[in-house]
Amino acid sequence: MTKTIGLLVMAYGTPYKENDIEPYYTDIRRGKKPTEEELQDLKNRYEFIGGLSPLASTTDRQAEALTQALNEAYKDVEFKLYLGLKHISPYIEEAVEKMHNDGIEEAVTVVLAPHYSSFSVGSYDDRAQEEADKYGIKLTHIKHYCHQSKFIKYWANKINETLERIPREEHNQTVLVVSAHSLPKALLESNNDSYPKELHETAEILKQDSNIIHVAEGWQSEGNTGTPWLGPDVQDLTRDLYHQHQYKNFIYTPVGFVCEHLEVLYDNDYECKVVCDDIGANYYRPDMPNTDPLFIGAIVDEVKAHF
Ligand code: FEC
Repeated sequence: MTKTIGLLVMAYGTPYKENDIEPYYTDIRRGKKPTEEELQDLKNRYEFIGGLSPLASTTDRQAEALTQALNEAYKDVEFKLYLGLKHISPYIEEAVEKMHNDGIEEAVTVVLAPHYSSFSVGSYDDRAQEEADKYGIKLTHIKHYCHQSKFIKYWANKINETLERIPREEHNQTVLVVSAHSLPKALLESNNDSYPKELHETAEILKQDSNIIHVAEGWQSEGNTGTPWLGPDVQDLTRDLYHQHQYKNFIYTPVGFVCEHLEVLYDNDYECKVVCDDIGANYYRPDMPNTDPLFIGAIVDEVKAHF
């Protein structure tokens, strides 16, 4: 007999329509409304990438692909998908309540972010756990999958494919910028968080497993909190690398994200490209994992290791 297990897929969430931008931004700021100027700045960034972000539909497709892959991998278990978002409905709590209403007693949780930080993945897990405790639902949390061989293979393949577009004699003048979303430094330090170490390990393995010669680690998309965030920021890093080594080609792999969305389409494809154009270097940004079978397979392998 097959047993039904909840699969709680959690992701950041994005506005579905223009009117959602203000409440969404307010939620990101933990209930503090943005000023008119801050709101307009965010609206302009969405406008720049085509009005809204593709994140909502990609998250749905990723969640469906993962559910299907897990149901193929497990013979005596049926995974039932629940989507829970951090900053917009369906919120994580709503998803857990729905599981309870459907009679789910046990679930696996996955966050669509590959590296663990108690302030990113950990905060999704805590919200899910708190709600699940109300109903006695048992959760198995998948904390990260950045070390999974299929995840590394996905990015190593993309780096090698990008290098094929660059003349061989320029490979020694090409640098890979491996990045994730920045976080406030103080938060991470107070908690001895593994996040910076995990990004460093991803960068090291990619250097080992792909044909890239030069690798640099950076952080991106930092917020405006007036406190120091993890650095170097990818834009400053681009200028510094250029001044130190005169690289001709920059390949950006924002490995801390799993699909194209605002932070990739604006912060990499616009802001980093502006810097590359300014210094006269070529900008490359391989496709994000989205529903690639290697990426989905990496999560399946991590689930199999824990459940
Ligand atoms: O495409 C989209 O519409 C949404 C893209 C999006 C993703 C994303 C992922 C992460 N964030 C993380 C941390 C922070 C912290 C703050 C913060 C602020 C914003 C704002 C927008 C936004 N984030 Fe985000 N993030 C995305 C979008 N993020 C919009 C607000 C305006 C701005 O600063 O640009 C600062 C909060 C504060 O002010 O106190 C901190 C982390 C991730 C990666 C892990 C994850 O996906 O959960 C960490 C995608």
